[in-house]
Amino acid sequence: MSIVKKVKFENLGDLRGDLISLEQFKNIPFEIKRVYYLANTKKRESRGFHAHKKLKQVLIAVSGRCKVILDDGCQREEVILDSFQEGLLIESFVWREMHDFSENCVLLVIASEHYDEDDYLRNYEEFMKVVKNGTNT
Ligand code: T46
Repeated sequence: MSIVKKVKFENLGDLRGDLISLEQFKNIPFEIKRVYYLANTKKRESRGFHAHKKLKQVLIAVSGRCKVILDDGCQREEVILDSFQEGLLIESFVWREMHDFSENCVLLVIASEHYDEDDYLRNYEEFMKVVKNGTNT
């Protein structure tokens, strides 16, 4: 089964322009505790390289595009985010890397938890140990 989970957003726009509404438990499948965004990213500067123990997130390229690599310890998949009308749902215990940001990329992130550095697994070997030993369940 694919680990790439995309969420389509209805466009409520009209002749004046586009409008996308994000609501917890409606088109965002968790309680929203934090919203942040990445901007002025550099094409050659990759980001991420971590997993979260508890946090779930939805990533939306509201402008531009970037490549996301997801890895759950069993499979590794690549997905391009290039539409403000869809989000990428990343569950907990999924390693993520973001690469190849376009010049105008703005990546909006809707998160299920407040910021907590203790929730991060920033070392790939440690991440693999945790998922292989099943200590994430
Ligand atoms: C993720 C991807 C998509 C905070 O203080 N508060 C925050 O809410 C965030 C997100 C970060 N920070 C601090 C932690 C670091 O000292 O900002 C610094 C840069 O964060 P980081 O290197 O984790 O940034 P990215 O772009 O590699 O990852 C971020 C999120 O941290 C992460 O959860 O999934 O965006």
